[in-house]
Amino acid sequence: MPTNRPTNGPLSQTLFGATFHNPVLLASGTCGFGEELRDALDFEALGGIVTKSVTLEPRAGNPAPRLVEAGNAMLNSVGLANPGLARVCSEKLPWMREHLSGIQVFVSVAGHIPDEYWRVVEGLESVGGFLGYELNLSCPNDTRLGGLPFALDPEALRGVVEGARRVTDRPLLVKLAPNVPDIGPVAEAAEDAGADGVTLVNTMPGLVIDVTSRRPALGAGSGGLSGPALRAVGVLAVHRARACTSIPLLGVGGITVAEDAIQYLLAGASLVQIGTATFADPRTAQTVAKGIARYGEKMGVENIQDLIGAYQGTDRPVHVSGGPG
Ligand code: RRO
Repeated sequence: MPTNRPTNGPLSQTLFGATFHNPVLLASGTCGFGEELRDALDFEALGGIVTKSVTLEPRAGNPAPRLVEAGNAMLNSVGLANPGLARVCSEKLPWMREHLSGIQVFVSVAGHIPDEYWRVVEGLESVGGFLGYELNLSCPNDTRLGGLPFALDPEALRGVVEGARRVTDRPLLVKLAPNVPDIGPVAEAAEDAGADGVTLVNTMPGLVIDVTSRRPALGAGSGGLSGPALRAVGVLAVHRARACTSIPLLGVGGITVAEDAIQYLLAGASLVQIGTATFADPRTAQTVAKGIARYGEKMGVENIQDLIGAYQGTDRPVHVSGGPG
């Protein structure tokens, strides 16, 4: 079969003991389990994918509408719709093993309580056929039983990650939320607890009101904001996390063109994920990967490591003392 995959090119890197042919992955929640997009794009042209989050039991998801426009952004409340652990093991993993063996697959995992995360990891572990996990601790639409998402509470996050670390040796990513005062210490807590990488960021809580009905535009009420409006938030989150952690970071939020992805790489992300833009054009991730390669050629980049974390600047506001008044 013909493939667009560059082997050992300047964008290739080894992370988590695996080869990523380029740094571009599809983000969780925007590509199902791969099969949904099989006719729409060339998976071999990507670094990998992250599946929809898997829960212990199937979830039907939230009432429609689940997606609405929100200015230069999108608001969603899908409500973690997924077939549940048993069907993922019997139907989705075999398909992925057969069709996505040339790229890296992370299975996203979610739950209401820590034990659910651990049981899902244990269940998936017994089947295999993928590289590792992305623990989704930051879904704004389906929170921890009786509390905020785990990613808003570093101690709670630590508990989930430590427990998952005990049941798998596979690479463990932790996906964080943007709506925290300082994401650096949260990323640090994930690393301390045993994470191999941190994904930044999930969607930002938001609300769109239909002014005719005076009711929420989404069936479920509030939702998670994504798309171009989230990009600067995600880039800063990566930059702040880079200063506090030594493990690889995965940048996600508002990437539509190669330059967006390059911002994340410069801020310190080793890999990037494309989410919302895939809904408008399923081939966005391929186009972004090609665009990064072109940028590299133009700028004389021989190795992607020369880009990662190469941002020159500070994010802290400069305090000027003694102004007027
Ligand atoms: O399914 C969702 O509603 C959802 C999830 Br799990 C998530 O992590 N982030 C998001 O914006 N929506």
